[in-house]
Amino acid sequence: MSNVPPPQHGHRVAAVRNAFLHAWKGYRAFAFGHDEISPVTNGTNDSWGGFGVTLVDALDTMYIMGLFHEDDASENDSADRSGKSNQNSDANEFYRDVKAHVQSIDWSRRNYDASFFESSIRYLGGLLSIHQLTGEPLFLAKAVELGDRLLPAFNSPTGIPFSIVNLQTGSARNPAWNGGNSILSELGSVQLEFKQLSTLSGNPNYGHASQKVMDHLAAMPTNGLFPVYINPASGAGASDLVSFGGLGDSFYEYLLKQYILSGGEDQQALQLYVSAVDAMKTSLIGVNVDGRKFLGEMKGGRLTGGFDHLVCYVPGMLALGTIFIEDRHSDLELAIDLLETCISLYKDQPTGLGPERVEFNFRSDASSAAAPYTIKSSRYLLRPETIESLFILYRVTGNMRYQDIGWEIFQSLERYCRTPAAYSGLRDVTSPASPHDNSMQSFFLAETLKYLFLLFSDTSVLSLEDFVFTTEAHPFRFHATGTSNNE
Ligand code: DMJ
Repeated sequence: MSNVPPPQHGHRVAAVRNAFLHAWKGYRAFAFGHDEISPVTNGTNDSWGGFGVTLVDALDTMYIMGLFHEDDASENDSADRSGKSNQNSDANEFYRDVKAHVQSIDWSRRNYDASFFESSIRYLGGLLSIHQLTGEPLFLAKAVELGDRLLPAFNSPTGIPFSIVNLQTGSARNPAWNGGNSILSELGSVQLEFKQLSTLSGNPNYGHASQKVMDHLAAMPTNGLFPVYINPASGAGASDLVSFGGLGDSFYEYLLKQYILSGGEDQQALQLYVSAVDAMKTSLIGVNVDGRKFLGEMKGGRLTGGFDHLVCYVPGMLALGTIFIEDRHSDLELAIDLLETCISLYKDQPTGLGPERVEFNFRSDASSAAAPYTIKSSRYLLRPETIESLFILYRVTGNMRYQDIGWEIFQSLERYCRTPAAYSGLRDVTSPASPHDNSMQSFFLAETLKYLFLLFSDTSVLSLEDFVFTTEAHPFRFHATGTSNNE
């Protein structure tokens, strides 16, 4: 169980750990085994099949925070990892609870149309990561069961996966609302999970299915950027929208991360990543009327100022790329500039939390009195992307200002999002009196609090040189073979 060095125990690390415990205790008290707690009404939400997505998604965060240990963990080991010598019995209780729940999951127990993408990144990624960290066979066994239930999503004429797969019957389809097309961020952001499942299970089928998608994409005629919809029957692009935000986002992240996970062997992924970033720099970067650099969207061949909170993962991606790929120094400059824009969107709001979507005003014909941006959605869903980039930029540059900004954001979370039971998203970041939205998505524990914890921890904890983080912040060790913690 000594796979990850113990975190530092500074007050910021302790505060984030306490925040996690607060949220977890609320979930355990009011919603254990359900997908989510409704953090204002103390109710439950089962939007993700009712398999306990909050629990599964949060397993590796618990592990990294030292909240549970293998049954045979010694008291000393517990003290080292948690910083509290009386934590051992509690810690084992955590571990017993979550293992018993995972053991009880039956993916096919009901006729459930699952989101292929969300099931892959939250459940499958979470199980693979905690298996690799702990070596516990149960987590891999459950991942294999789920992988087998998800595989039929790839059964299209081209191998491009459908968005929805029924975990009981195996029937797969796309919903009518997007014209029967598949979504780029979904079809292209499951490869880490499926390739890792093959590596850890020894069954190549999962990785092959996800690689077939990459082969198809690599053969498409593009300038490096891809339309957000692809038709799974014809294999052709089916949209004039190009975006690093919603519908596109993590596809680009996974180009780089497949290259990293392969230990530098996946040249196809590398070429696709480099082409995409080069094209992005040429065609999607703008400067708004008050001088902020932004990464916009291409709609019908025209740059727009649309900018989702989701885009704020890009600074981290670009910075990460510079430590694995030679001659990408200008990517780091762009990463720093884009992160400043994301930070500014937080600092501009009275709550200190960033909005879900803005539209930057940038055209030369914009009046000088134009506002720097228009808020299109003022919600804050407890999303991680800005904190994720702060973490990676801190690791890559060593600039401690990123830690200070993360601490300010954490204090805003405490002030505006904490409820008696857990944490809730906000309906309006522009108002200190914003109502809560009564939702705590599983990525708050899987990503937002994990990245905050890592931002304040020693840089040796889950080193970027050893682990690659999935789009749901699940750390996968590179060159994984079998249960690599035994390496
Ligand atoms: C998470 O599920 C993942 O980070 C995904 O890639 C995007 N959406 C959420 C977080 O915002």
